[in-house]
Amino acid sequence: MPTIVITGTGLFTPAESVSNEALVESFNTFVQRYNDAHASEIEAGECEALAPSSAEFIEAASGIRRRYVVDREGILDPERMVPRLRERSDEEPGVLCEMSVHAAREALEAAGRTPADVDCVIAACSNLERAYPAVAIEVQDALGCGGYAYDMNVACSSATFGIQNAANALQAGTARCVLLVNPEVCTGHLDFRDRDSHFIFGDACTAVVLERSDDAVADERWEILGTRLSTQFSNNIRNDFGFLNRTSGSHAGSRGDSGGRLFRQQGRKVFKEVVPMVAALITDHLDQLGLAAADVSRFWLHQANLAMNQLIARRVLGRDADEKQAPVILDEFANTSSAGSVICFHRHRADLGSGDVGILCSFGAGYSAGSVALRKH
Ligand code: CO8
Repeated sequence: MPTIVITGTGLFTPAESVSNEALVESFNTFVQRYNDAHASEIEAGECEALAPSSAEFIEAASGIRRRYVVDREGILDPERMVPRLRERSDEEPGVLCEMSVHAAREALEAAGRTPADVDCVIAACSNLERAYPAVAIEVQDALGCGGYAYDMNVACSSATFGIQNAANALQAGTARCVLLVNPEVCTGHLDFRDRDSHFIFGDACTAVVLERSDDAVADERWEILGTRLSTQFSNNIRNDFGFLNRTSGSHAGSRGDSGGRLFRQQGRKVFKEVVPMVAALITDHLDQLGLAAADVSRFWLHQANLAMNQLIARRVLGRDADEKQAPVILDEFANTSSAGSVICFHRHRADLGSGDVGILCSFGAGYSAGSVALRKH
């Protein structure tokens, strides 16, 4: 079997960012206006007053301090609370394509490759901007890659599932150089009027180049020792936005243009159910590879919640992990869905040496979880 390696990664970060404080100020203005407008119904017990949010709660409950966003002004406008992106013509690249191209160019440069070397593009992310044509095919065209391209969605686990698909294609010989992109405009699917979740997500895009080791030209190579994926159906994280919404009629227009079909979750249940699932996945994966937890120099974990990551690392290691062993980018980026663990890998690997092993791990809606064991050449 040919050895498959990651030879480059890239990251696109939107220019604008929003702090917890700014987000909470906008949210609390919305709450005040809502409560003022409904004062008599609230007084009569016909409707419930909305509760304010708090920047202290957000940081303590999640570890998030700020997030990069594609549009700050639209999100923070208490009369709108939705990012404002201009409508694009069919002839212009879509927003996901544009982000992907930026991240892809950085990843290709790191890999010592040009777009012409790529013969498979996979766009793996939580929220595709349209049903078709595939964003990946648009990226393939915008960059000038050959071969074939397709989209896939396994929510926050899209990147690790995409890495497995890429490795499979390279091993089977159906591709020689795969470009994986993870464009995430999470703020487009977030209900900024929902106190429980308005702070959770940010926007970003990552890219990963994968090749057979005997084809690779880059000096820095991360061998894929193995991948392990797991899914278990749950309604605790859902987004029902889709083309069938218009068929029921009942939801259309009830909560804005989306018909209320946005991200929603039972955060506590997710926390309790996903932590053991992911810890078991990583432990089983290490067993399968004949590795001990102590052999792992770094855990590039999905970035959804700081306490969740600390707990997963503690279960796997049998002790607390320090920030070096399980780095955090959540404070700066918030949850960027599939991009999160790849941002972590992109930012926190330069200090590792030849032979060092790390685990890239994602988890999220589905439930879905993926573990990719990597060793530096
Ligand atoms: N400000 C102040 N107080 C608040 C706020 C707020 N904003 N929100 C809740 N509270 C209060 C509650 O009212 C409650 O008060 P009380 O105790 O008096 O009832 C108290 O704080 C505690 O509330 P919770 O139990 O809800 O708070 P938690 O400690 O559980 O923290 C979290 C909430 C941070 C959401 C936490 O549960 C968590 O992170 N869970 C894990 C979630 C997770 O990992 N989800 C994965 C989602 S990503 C994914 O896979 C889908 C991809 C989607 C793509 C992007 C689309 C947008």
